[in-house]
Amino acid sequence: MPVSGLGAYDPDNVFARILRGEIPSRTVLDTEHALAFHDIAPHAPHHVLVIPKGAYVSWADFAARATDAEIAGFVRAVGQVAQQLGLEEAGYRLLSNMGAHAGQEVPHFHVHLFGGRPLGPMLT
Ligand code: D5M
Repeated sequence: MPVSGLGAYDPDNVFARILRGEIPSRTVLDTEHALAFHDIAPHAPHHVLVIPKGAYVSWADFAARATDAEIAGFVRAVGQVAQQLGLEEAGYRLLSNMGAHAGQEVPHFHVHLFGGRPLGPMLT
């Protein structure tokens, strides 16, 4: 039972369809446990989404149910994306919307990676 309050995993959500190759995406990184691709509506010069390959609704669901190997693979993939985009020195921002109050639109766990310009203060 997912713990995010978003309900059961919908296998037809847009990111599941990207993982199955049914919808095109601009891939940045493809590993055993994660896929990274450019956000369709970027908010920064670099705006990449990193998703696990498993069926997890949200951060909470991923944290509760993913294996240690999946979690490690996912976290390392996020770091690899930042390195690949040359963002490590200047810095970048990671964000994950979790559930209704955060405005999570796509019910497949994802982390946004923003970079390429000074990002300003964190907004709540
Ligand atoms: O963010 C969901 C994000 O997913 C939002 O920034 C747009 C992006 N999105 C939606 N559809 C696509 C496709 N097809 N390709 C790439 N990016 C996409 P959330 O945190 O759920 O509000």
